Amino acid sequence: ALPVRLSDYAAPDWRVSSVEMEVDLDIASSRIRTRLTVHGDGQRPLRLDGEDLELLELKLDGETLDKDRYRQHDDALEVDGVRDGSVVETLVRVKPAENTKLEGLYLSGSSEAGFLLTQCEAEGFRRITFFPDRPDVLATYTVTLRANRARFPVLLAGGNPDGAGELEDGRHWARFVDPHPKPSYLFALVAGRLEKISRDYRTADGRDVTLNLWAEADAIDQCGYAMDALERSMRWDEETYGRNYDLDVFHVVATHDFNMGAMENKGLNIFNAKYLLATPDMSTDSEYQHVEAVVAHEYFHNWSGNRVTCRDWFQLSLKEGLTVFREQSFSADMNSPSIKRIEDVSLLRRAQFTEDAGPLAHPVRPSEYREINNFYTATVYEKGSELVRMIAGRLGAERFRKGMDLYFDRHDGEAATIEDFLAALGEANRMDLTPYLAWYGQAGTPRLRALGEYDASQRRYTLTLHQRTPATPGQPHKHPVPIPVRMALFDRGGHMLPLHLRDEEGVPSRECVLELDGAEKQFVFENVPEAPIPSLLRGFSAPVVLEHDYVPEDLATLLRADPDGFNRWAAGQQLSGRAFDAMLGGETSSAALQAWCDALCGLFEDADIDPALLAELLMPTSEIELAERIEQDVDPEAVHAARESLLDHLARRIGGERLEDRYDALQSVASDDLDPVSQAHRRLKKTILRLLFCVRPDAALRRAEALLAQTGNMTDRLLALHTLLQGPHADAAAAAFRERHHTQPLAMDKWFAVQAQIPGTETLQRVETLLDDSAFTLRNPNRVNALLGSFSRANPTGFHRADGAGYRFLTAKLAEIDALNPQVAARLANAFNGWRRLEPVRREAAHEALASLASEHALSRDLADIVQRALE
Ligand code: BAL
Ligand code: ZN
Repeated sequence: ALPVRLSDYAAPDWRVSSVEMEVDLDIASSRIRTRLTVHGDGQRPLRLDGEDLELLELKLDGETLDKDRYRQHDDALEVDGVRDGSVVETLVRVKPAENTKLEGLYLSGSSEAGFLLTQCEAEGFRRITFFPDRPDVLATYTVTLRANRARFPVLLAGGNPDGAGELEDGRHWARFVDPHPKPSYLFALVAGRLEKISRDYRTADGRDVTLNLWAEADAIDQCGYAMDALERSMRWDEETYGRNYDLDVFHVVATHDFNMGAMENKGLNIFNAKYLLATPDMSTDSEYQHVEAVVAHEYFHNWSGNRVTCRDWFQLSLKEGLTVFREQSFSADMNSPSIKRIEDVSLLRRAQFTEDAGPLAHPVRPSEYREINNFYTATVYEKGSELVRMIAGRLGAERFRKGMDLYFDRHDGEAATIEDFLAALGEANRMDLTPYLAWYGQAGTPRLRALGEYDASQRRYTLTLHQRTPATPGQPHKHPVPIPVRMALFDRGGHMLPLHLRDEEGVPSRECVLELDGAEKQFVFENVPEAPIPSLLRGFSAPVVLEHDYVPEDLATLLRADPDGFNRWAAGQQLSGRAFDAMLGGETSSAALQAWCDALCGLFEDADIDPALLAELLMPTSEIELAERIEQDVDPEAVHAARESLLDHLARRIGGERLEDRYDALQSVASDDLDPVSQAHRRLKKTILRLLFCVRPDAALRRAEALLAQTGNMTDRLLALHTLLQGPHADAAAAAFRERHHTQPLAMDKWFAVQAQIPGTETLQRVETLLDDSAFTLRNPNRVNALLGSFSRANPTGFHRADGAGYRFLTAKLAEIDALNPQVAARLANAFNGWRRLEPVRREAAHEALASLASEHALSRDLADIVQRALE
């Protein structure tokens, strides 16, 4: 397929003002009649996208068209003679039950019990009806659904209800009108046997709204938490951004069969059940937080995405980066801000920095794509959010809000661009934010090098900041980008020093933001009493890799003493990274390792520290991030072994007895509640059990057995299972969990995932066996991600076997999955992202597996795009 290029963007020849749809729903075959009122100058034929549609009728202004008046291609319909204001009517047939791609109209669950639903973003609407399926064509929608009442008692579409009634032969109908013009990717319908919970909500501007959460009967009692989260999100958006909901009803529907996490369809959000359903017995603490975050994310899209949408798919981050930023701010407000920042930055480093360092690297606003589905990436989402965060930080809260007000007001009902966003934020505050555009167009993670020099005679500290971004595919030369560096200086005792930045007036602060706006810049601090320890990039003020030659003791001081939890963690991560480098080089008792262990050992005894933060501090950087520290010839087994050594040293330094005592103390006050203290205790218990397993494995296993027997919550149960899977009774523990949870799909996903993540070369065999488990299916995205995604992305020593068996296994499965669901296959194939930096034996094996996949199978456009870019 030819790439689509941003530089080729042209406004649509034809616009659509209104869409009227009549949908006759059935599982095997559904018929969709669509009337479009179109507008254009008539210079060119009307071109409507369409895929896998059987065209039954075509009318122009009421007249059935002969074959010589239109042309039907594989992916489009071209109609001649259309005029400004014409009404184009099509009738098509689609086959929902045969739709395994889960794009367009499809069946969730079985033919007998399941329900029908749609997924349109990015280009799924064209699999429902013929339409100019691009986000800059906005129209109002009137949708009438008809179906057998017994089989489809519930009929839903986006918009306000506009009548319902009975038809002949046991059928019924329901109509919905959405007065807000929207792009086709936000269309949705749902039909089937669903239950609901409802709540009345009054918006700040006085609208009475009914909130309905829908799920199948066996899951409807698991929606309560999501309903509370929805209400919190709506209030937060009113208070923080002044944004109110704008329809009389808001529906959210849960399905187990979904390619994405969730979808923000106007007035009818559809959720992967994983991000909507939650009960203590079935969901972990982190899943509860994800439910809260995703409910908020999809709701926030109603303004950042729906009311103001994207001009084209290159602007995807305009809605996604912004909405992730809004969601992260909300979650930080609802929970612990420093823990939230730690989690977000750690995800960014694991998922986005790795993407930026490999063959799939692309800018937050890509300049071309072959398959847009492959750009729902960590770069567009997570790095995109970091860019908004930088700009928000640059403006400050008040000016950011002023800018956002202007953005929403100016572009309401429009399809906008990143330039529009920066212009609104800038113009509202008389500032020029265009330098930030460079961030949007350039792939790769900038390296920020900091060099500090202290002149004792002048009591002067000079900090030189320098930036450089490594080359990425298609972008050999990089430009400097604006980098805000939030920073502070500490004395050796761990106290913050006042900052007398040269040429700055006013009362010295203890924290400031330095703007690096070119390749290099110097900053001079006066009246500095001693050689300071710089704390740089506080709060992760820019998505860059910091390079600074700290002596280990200085990092240890920051880890011990920085009043900001996030920065403590960041210092600890740097220190463990340095200890790792030394360990990998054969240095088993480096100064970095000693400093790290000493500092953590002290913090372990600190009665004042938040247990959730301590849990994070005690864990060294993940294997995936550690591998990124190695330029070339990565050996995942060596990475694993070196990290295990770090844990081992730390555990020994703290001591088995202290670990046991602390674990037992936490367990003695354990509850299954979701309050922050109980959650923090569970988090710390997990870390301690991990450390204890290093020094006293039997003691750890005994505690895991006891925990499994006692606990009533999934966080603990999964911790117990994870631990027991590494002991002699692994199979019995797995079987017991399966027996208990076999009827709960979301618990079974965890059962598959935790087993797929057992480190070591033996796990491949376990994964192969699990493929034959009666609960496994390649047709369900969650199941595939749980087993194959966990194995290939979260189990480096399992997947990267030196004999290449992991690679061959995955590519064989990719070919099978691709035939069913290309999006799921393409996402899974991302596991090969880092193959070029592997050591030669693995590199060759990975290359061979990928090359065979490409040459021996007719791959979908989605998978072919990933494989091709990985091989380029
Ligand atoms: N728009 C796709 C799902 C999401 O990011 O909300
Ligand atoms: Zn989103």
